[in-house]
This record gives sequence, structure tokens and C-alpha cells, in this order.
Amino acid sequence: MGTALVYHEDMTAARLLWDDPECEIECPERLTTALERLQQRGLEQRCLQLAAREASEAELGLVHSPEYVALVRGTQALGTGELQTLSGQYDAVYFHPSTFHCARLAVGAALQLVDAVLAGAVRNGLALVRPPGHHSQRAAANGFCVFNNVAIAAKHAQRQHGLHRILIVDWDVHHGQGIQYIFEDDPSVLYFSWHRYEHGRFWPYLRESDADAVGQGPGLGFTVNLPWNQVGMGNADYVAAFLHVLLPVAFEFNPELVLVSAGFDSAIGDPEGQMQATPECFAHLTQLLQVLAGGRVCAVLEGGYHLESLSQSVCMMVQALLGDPAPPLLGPMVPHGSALESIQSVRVAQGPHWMSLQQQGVAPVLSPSPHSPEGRPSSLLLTGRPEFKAAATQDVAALSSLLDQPRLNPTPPVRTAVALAAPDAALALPSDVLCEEGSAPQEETQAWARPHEALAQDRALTALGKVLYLLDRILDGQVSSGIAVTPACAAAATLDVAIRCGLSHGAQRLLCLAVGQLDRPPDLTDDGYDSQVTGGIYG
Ligand code: Q9C
Ligand code: ZN
Repeated sequence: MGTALVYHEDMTAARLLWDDPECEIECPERLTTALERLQQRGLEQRCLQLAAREASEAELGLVHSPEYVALVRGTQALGTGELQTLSGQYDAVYFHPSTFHCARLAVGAALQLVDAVLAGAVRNGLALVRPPGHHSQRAAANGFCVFNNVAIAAKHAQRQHGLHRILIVDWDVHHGQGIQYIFEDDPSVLYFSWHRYEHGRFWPYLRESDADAVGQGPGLGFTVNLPWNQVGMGNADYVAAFLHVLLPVAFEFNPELVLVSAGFDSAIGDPEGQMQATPECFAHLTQLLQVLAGGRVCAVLEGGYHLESLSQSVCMMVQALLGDPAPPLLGPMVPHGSALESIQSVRVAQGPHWMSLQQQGVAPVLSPSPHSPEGRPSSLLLTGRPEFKAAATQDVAALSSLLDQPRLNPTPPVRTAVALAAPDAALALPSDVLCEEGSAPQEETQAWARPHEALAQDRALTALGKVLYLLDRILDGQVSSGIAVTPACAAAATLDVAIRCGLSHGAQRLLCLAVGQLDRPPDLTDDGYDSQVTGGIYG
């Protein structure tokens, strides 16, 4: 199942016709630059490309008042002076004679994407649109937004596809107050937004953007606001927000569809956001969302005003939607104190509404082990490109060095390989899984096996040869992930060898997770490897 990319060139027609430093950043190049980059990376070609259609007036009416729709329709015939006067009646908005057409295409693109995903034509997708939507309200344009693309898409998914639980994830750096107002009393739509807030001193300066705005009436708990009270939030803060707030609530909510208000003004370099998250972070956030709703993720572009950062972030998101592995996040994954405070205040405000957030004051389950991070050489925690640390100090040269050489990790040609001892078991495999016939050379396998009594028998040795071969292809970048079957009595010994083999091939950090029966934990005591291997759960 594929990924849809919904776009229409006509959405580049609207542009600012007068001087306005606040509005000039919402420009046609946002779309053209992002699209060019998708083409250049071969990503557009891997998507199902859909031409956006215009939304009907009935579809606009799912969210907006007839009077407001008529008013926007009327802007098609206005001259520049009249457009400017009307624009001045809203906060941070400009109209152009093509605005009505563009804004209807933006809504239509979101609807087409939802239809394609819910019809099963694709698993997920992205609508590249402008104008953006999340600030727009029932009868008002606001913050570059004319019609509320994502809110209309959610209403459409309910009415036309009978959905009962929709999650909206708004990672734009501004609060999508328009979406919040439309669904604040509706428990069928869970709205999550993080946003630059600075204790209310950042646009749109709303009291209701704070963590204690949790929805109303039957919608109590279905609005989740995470205000960032300092600029400079980065990868560690965003990942922590997902792990400690969004994902617990989202799993408990169990959505049938995830809509993403995908604004990239929350990425490094953006003049509005002033945040530090690198483009790769959006690949990770996208991956984390794909565990929900059977992977039905529909993303719709919102903000994003640094053309290079925007384009790279869009590419990262599309790569993750396509199922490519995400490049590792570099730098120490340590959240800012202010971010932890924000996260904690949301957890407190939402605690009464979500069981998954109600574990405050519970002591850690595991006692400290010799494998805990304190015992690790600090060099392992401080890896990463030097530019990363420089960029944290708001250095312009460091920003361009970060964005000039995007981290492109080649996608392995094979997604999943399986190594089986008995080849006939392969008949039951899904068609996109490669049945790996190869084995490591016999002498090499025997050399690795020699110290292990459990690997003396033929069956275990054959299986080990296959494991080593698979590991080799994974570390080579030929295969993304693999499954090998070994006899139960040789499992721990095979793991011992696999860990040593992985480390000897240059792996620097290894997470070992044993699920199910293992006769003993892997034995790493004899050769100083233990600082590089984090032990998992041995059941
Ligand atoms: N420097 C979107 O990102 N100007 N809209 C704020 C603060 C308005 C942003 C001024 C920003 C609107 C979709
Ligand atoms: Zn924004």
C-alpha cells in the first residue's frame, strides 16, 4: 500500500500584492521549492500523484458559515485596494483574486487524501497546499489561513466515511486555535497541538492556548495543548512530547484516522518558530504516528517559512510515509528543563481525563543496573556532528552547514528478510518478504561458534550461519530488518555471537531485546562490551 501526494500548481497563484512584512513569508515558493526537492530526491515519483480538486461549497459549509464563504467568494472580483482593506479586518491575513480558488483547492486536496486513504487506495499521504488552514474559524480568516483544511477533512471523514474517532496532530509551531474552537466540545475528534507560547507572549496571544485548556462539556480532555515557553526546542523535546503526552493519550483514544496539521515552522531555521528541531526529527515523528489507526496518516501542510528547512522536512516526512527508515537523530537526546515543565503541566491538566497519564509518583520498576547510562563512557552520549552543538547556539553559519548537507541515508533495497532453517516454511511468507537463502562462510561460522557448547549441534550451527549472513546484509545496508529462526536451546548462545559480531562490524550501540523464552541473558562479561550493549527484557 502506497503513499499519496496531492498537489495542484494553481495553489501557487495567490501572493501578497502590497507591502506587509508579517505576511510576505507565506509565498508561492514554499510549494514550488518543496515540490522540486521531492522530485530531486526521487520521492515524488514513488508516490501516487493526485491532482487536487476544488472543494464544493457544501464541503466548505461543514465548518464555515454561508456568509463567510460568500464573502471569500466575493474577493475574486475585488481590486488591490479593496483586497487590502478587507485583509486588514483580519489578523495576519492577505487576500488575492486567486485566493478563493487556491483555498478551495487546499480543502479539496485534504478531502481527496482522506478519501484515497479511507478507500484503501493508499495507506497514507501528504497534501501540499496553500493557503494553510489551522487558524481559520467558522466565520473568520486568521494567520494566513482562509478555510480550515484539516477541520473540514475531519468533518468529511465523519459524515462521508462514518468514522467515530479522529486524531488531529498539529505540529505547526503556532496554536491551531481554529481547529480547537471547531472541536472543543466534540469527543469524537482529539486535537493535539504544541506551540510556541512564551507564557502568552507569542502570537496569537491566547489564554486558551495554555495547557489548562482541555476542551468543554462532552469534549473535556479531547483538546490537548502543549505550550512551549521558550524558543530553541529541539529533537529531544519533540520526541519527549510524543512519548510522554501524545502517544499515551492517542493509544488510549484509539483513533481510526490520524490527520496531521503538518506545519514545518517548528523546524530549525524558521523565522517564526525559532526552534531547533532538525528535518530528520519529522521522519521520526511521522514514524511514531504510523503505529496508530493502522497507519492511516493524512498530512496536510500548514506553515513553514524557511524554504530550505521546509523542503528538507517535507522530504523527511514523505520518506517516513513511504516506509523508509528514519536517519538517526544526532546529539544528546536531553530535553530542556522548560520543555519538561511544559510536558508535566499538560500531564497534570490532562491526568483526570486519561488513565494512561495517571501514574504520577510511581517509583521506577527497575533498580539501577550496571548497564545504566551513568556507567557508560560519556563519549557515547555526546556523539554527533560538531555543527549540531554549534547550531544550538543560534549560529547562522552552523545552520547552513546543517541544512547544506542533508543527512541522506540510502534506503536498503530489501525491507524484510527471513532466514529459515527449513526452506518449505517460506511458502507461508507474505510476497514482499525476501526469503534469504545465503549463509555466512562455514569456517567463519565455526570460528564464532567454537566457544559455545550450545552451538555444537548441526541444526544450531546452520541457523547461526544464517543469522550471521543476515546481520552482515543489514550492516551492509542491503536489508532493513530480518528474522531468523534458531533452535530454542541455542538462542542465548546465538545472541552472544550476534552481539559480538555486530560490534566487531563497527556497530557502536546495540539494544538487545529478548521477548519470550531465553535460557539466560546474553553473556558479555568477559570482553568489556557491556558498556555498549543495553540489556532489554529477558523473559
Ligand atoms: N512574529 C501559520 O503558520 N504572524 N500561520 C505572527 C509573530 C502570524 C502563522 C507574528 C503568523 C501566522 C499557518
Ligand atoms: Zn505556523
